[in-house]
Amino acid sequence: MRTQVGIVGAGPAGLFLALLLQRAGIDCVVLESRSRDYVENRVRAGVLEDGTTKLMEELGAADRLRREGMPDKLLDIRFNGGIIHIDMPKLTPGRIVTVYGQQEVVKDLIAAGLSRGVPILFEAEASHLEGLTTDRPIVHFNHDGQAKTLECDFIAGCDGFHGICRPAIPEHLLTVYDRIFPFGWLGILAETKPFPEMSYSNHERGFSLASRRSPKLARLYVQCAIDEDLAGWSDRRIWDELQTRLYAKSGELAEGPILQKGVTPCRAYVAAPMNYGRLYLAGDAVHIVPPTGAKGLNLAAADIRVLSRALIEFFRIGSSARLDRYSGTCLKRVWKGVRYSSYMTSLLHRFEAHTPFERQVQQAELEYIAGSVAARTTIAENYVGLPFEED
Ligand code: RFL
Ligand code: PHB
Repeated sequence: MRTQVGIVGAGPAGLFLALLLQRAGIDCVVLESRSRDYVENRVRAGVLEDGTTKLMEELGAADRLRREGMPDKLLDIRFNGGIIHIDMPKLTPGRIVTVYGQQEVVKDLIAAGLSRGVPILFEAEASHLEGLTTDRPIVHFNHDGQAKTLECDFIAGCDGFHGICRPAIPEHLLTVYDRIFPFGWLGILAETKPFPEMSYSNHERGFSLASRRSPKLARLYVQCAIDEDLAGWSDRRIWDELQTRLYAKSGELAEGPILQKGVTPCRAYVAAPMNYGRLYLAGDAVHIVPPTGAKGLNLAAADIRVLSRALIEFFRIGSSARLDRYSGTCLKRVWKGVRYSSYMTSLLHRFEAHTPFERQVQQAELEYIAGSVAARTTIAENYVGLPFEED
């Protein structure tokens, strides 16, 4: 097989790229190791910055998002001094986020891609890459029980944190920045009326978060051990911890059947540069952030905005100037996302290693935010998404 851009991975990064290239008349093929059903049902992120929502609109893939997405104006932080209300449109001004499950974004992008004739091959697992420093790089993959090759002009590595593209870059050329936080998140999807506001909480027993997926589906998280064994978490224990850590008043947090449970690590990781020869990495394949800032999917979409423009310019006028700037342009935004996500993580979690001094400072920071418009503005402007810098 031969194409202009071989895209490894049909997560948000790979799918956004495929649709942007297809719209510009550039051929691409998407290889995805999992089945369509699997990727469409993988529960993950839920908060879209307005830049990500606009990208869905621009691609003509936002009909369902417009109907079912939940515009969110308020974000609450609960702590033992009360509740901090962050009014996003008032502070930013005028901007909001939209709560819409990542798996819904993925479903909408797959449907749009297939209806426009974009080849998306499911259960097609890339095994290794070849010729990255030539102008005909090759993706080797397995599909239908056969070993196959995809010859490309460029390869986009959109295959997530555990993919094969980042490791294809010689190790000595990559600088890796890595911070593993000493805890994880136990996330559940529950069939019950969600909390009315997105509510993050700092409690002495640990962090928790109340989000939602629809008016009848709640998405909730509690801080847990990094290697937590789900077997130790009965439904009763999960609800009890949530009630306590969210400081829920009687009847405030409605309980219901738990449909899914999973543990997510809290880790910040950046590899630089984001390209090598004709391989360009995007999204989780090259950077991850702890989920507390709700930035991962949005950073993936921001990378693709820059990459698609650079590839389109290359194919239209033969200039690689934007491709050369790709990594530097993206990393500026990525590091701001890492900074914000690390800040929110440190502000809201319980750290076993904290001394009484550090606990007092964390508490004082929350009291300060509660009393300062400037501090709440900082949180709000990062949450809705920082402006895009011209590249
Ligand atoms: P993905 O979504 O991991 O997609 C990569 C795809 O590549 C496939 N793949 C391969 N395909 C072919 N050959 C191979 N060898 C392959 N190896 C892998 C995989 O099957 C997969 O389909 O990466 P992408 O596209 O970069 O998207 C990134 C986002 O998924 C991620 O950053 C977010 O989910 C992070 N995140 C959040 N981000 C937000 O912006 N807002 C949020 O509210 C938010 N909450 C979260 C989150 C992530 C979470 N988890 C579970 C990690 C909440 C959670 C709990
Ligand atoms: C979610 O709805 O899954 C969600 C919301 C906010 C976060 C992380 C995840 O910071």
